[in-house]
Amino acid sequence: MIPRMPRWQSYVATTTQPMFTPEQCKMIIDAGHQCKPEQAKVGGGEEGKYDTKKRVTTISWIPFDKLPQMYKVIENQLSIINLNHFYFDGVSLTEPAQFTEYPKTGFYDWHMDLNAFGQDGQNPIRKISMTCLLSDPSEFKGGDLLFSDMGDNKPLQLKQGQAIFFASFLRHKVAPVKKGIRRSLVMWFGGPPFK
Ligand SMILES: O=C(O)CCC(=O)C(=O)O
Repeated sequence: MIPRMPRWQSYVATTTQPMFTPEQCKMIIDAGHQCKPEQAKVGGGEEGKYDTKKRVTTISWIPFDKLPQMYKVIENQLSIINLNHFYFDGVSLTEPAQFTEYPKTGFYDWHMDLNAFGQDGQNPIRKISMTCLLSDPSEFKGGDLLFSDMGDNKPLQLKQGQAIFFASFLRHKVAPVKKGIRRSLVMWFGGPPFK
């Protein structure tokens, strides 16, 4: 195969349509609730610490064999988006999905997703991150996902079930939720280090 660059390379791309229907979002939320939610830490692996100045949210991990169909949909989107936008080398599903729940006042301050390394503590490194909004936007206020490199810092308006994929080295944050609960599904796709 002759390698080709995408016509428009970018480091942030949203799915044109929601990846999941409201019913599928509910199924993912139910699965997330069944997988031992815990208070999220800051920093990956063994060095993770609780820091309520930086992050207030609960998370749980959805194993690959719990929702295989969900993972197939995500894998398919990842390969389309990687081909058309990022064109990173060898990215694949290296870590299970994080189900995330932000209560009122919950947030996650500025960070990059590079600090955690693959399961074996070495490779692969995180290259592409994904957030899929599981809540209907009418269910919460605040909780905007923001990127520091986007000049005007305008919040991205995702629909329920819609996902945004972005380069894991981009600084981003989730602003405090002012009302209701914001639920998201977060994944990181790893591969060999950038060359
Ligand atoms: O909940 C989100 O939309 C993003 C969360 C996030 O940035 C993370 O968990 O690293």
